[in-house]
Amino acid sequence: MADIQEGKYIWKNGELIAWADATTHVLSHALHYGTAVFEGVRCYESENGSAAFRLTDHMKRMVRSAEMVLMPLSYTAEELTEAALATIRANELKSCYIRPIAYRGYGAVGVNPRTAPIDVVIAVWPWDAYLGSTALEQGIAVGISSWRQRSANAIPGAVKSSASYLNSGLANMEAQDHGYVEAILLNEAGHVAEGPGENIFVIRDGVISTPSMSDGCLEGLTRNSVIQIARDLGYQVQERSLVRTDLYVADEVFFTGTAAEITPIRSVDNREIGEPGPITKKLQAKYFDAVCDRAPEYDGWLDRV
Ligand code: PPE
Repeated sequence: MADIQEGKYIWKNGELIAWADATTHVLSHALHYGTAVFEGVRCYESENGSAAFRLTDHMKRMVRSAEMVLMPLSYTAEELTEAALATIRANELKSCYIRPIAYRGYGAVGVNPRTAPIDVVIAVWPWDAYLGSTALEQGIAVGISSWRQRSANAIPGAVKSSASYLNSGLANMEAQDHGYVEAILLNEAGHVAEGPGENIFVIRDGVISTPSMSDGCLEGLTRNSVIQIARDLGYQVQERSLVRTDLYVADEVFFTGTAAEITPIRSVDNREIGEPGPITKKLQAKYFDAVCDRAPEYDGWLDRV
């Protein structure tokens, strides 16, 4: 949903190489069979310099994703964290999006990926607001997709695999064709799962709820951060199954994600939720304090460049 702004260097298999040289063969396994796992991380500029938000946790999740799909990586989460920080420095960026990806490269055809090499790449580039320039302040209109979230026994939501995002893209394109900014996916049981690239929260009578992992969402790090922040602010947070009418009757609804940050939702299927509400705004303010190094209590979430 954004054009790539080219930088100078990309990290590939242990080395920084020129941006233009970071190419892969058209017969790379991942291109044909979706055999890749990746991450999205944001690095924010603050008065104390730049810091990547929960970079180590994202790298740990990528290593876990890779293990779950039998793609052993030759780098630890800590090594990948250092590599990402080095890539940001080499590109001289103050704030940016970080995209690490591990994929089955060139050398095998057929569905069994085991003889294909595993390439690991980290790219960084500037990325503004994910869901449009007014989204964070004014909220967005979303619609429930006719596409279902792929099931946990097909392409698991807990694995951040490239293969998942065909499903996400179908839902997002359909939502936009219907005049919405973004989609919400229900799972096969009809429970709310997540957005194509976001977790979702609802608030009713002061209680905050979000789908549990078993309903098929990604174990979002923004989700995890927001749950922590909300509890620290004294709110009750429940992880439970939600159905579409829980969205319609909510006082406040919002998406969370690295790219989407905390994006308020102002309507669902044309049912008005309203302007961004007071709890959403409070959580949003605290989240931005945390990512921009203005919240000492969440200092441990920052990996400084
Ligand atoms: N669910 C999905 C399906 C998802 O892709 C993301 C992140 C999340 C939830 C939120 O996870 P987290 O970032 O850890 O809070 N989506 C990434 C990719 C978006 C893209 O379009 O590419 C992101 O936000 O970086």
